[in-house]
Amino acid sequence: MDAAADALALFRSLSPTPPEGAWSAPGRVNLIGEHTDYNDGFVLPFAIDRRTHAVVGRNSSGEVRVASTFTDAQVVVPLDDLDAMFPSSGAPAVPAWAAYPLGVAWALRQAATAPSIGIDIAIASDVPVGAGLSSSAAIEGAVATALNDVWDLGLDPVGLARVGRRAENEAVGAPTGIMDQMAAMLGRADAAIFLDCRSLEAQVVDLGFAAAGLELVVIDTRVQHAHSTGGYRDRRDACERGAAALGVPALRDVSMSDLDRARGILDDVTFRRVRHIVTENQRVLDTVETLRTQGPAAIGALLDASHASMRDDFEISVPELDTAVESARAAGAIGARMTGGGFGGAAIALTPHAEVGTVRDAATRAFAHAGFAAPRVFTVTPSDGARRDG
Ligand code: GAF
Repeated sequence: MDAAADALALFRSLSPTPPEGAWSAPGRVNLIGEHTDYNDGFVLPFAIDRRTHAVVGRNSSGEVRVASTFTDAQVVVPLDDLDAMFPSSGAPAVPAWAAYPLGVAWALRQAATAPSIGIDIAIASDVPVGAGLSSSAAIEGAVATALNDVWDLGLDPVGLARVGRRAENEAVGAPTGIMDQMAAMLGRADAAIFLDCRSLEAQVVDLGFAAAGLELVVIDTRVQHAHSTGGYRDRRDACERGAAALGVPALRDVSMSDLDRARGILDDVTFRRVRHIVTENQRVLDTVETLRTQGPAAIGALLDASHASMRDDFEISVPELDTAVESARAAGAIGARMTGGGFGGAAIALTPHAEVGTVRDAATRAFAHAGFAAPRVFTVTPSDGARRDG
């Protein structure tokens, strides 16, 4: 599958005029730092070599017309109607996928003075949807980068990440943090982005997987999840309750040594939610330090500890994710954890090159033995963020 070619062919089938250009943005794997972003904490994601492509041109009808290879239907909205559509309360009045590009167009027009130039957008992607690899931030990053150029808005990558998050929060209705959009905008080949989610200061941290003979294996459980409903929002609420009870602006402000005091103040469930965030922030800092001083072969125990914390304290794992992690570890991965928001999606396993096939076979066998649908197992490479391709 060539998603770039698919996006161009789709554009040509819809528009008689040539496009202005082609843009793309990647999905992401979060190496470590889960649910810490909306707690003003630390995260360490990297962009992957799976991308969403947007081929974009102008039209003279004053409309945003979006089409994607996800579905046959084109969605057409007059530019002037975007303000009445968003922020949406409840389900958006357009097909679910279309709320992402239309929400980005709306949020860009809120963030900057945009000309009244109609836009045609054709989207194709090879980021797996619902796998916890942030296919949504990939759409947002590709479309935001494209419209920023075509409308000549002059926003920088962090400004475009903020626009993407606003679309996700207010147009799609998912109460997420900013990690995924920052990873999609700022990613670098062979590196992760160490992000302080309070200041939005980002540092590039070399990963060096290939040089260390390691591969990042993704085990997609194919258990679907949605962050606009259910558990994600519940965990976010618990974190806010914990911060309020402890008298701090955000859980970022709770240190490891504060945990004893927190245990005496919070109920058991809230305490465990808080403990996950506090210890996970520390694990991100430790992972960055370990990568810089010892290299990626030394971070396995931190990945394992992160998974245990999400399973036992934050309670966002599911049996399929635990099976993926345990089977990968037993088959030779040096560390493994679920990645993303949880309740489904994918696990990652940092694996010596020679053991990748063994890990794949072990996960597939373990899923069959447990009666789960077969997982999709593939490797990803740390890659560049959003860009203009042509
Ligand atoms: C999802 C969200 F979109 C992110 O903002 C982040 O909270 C993540 O879950 C959990 O770390 O990907």
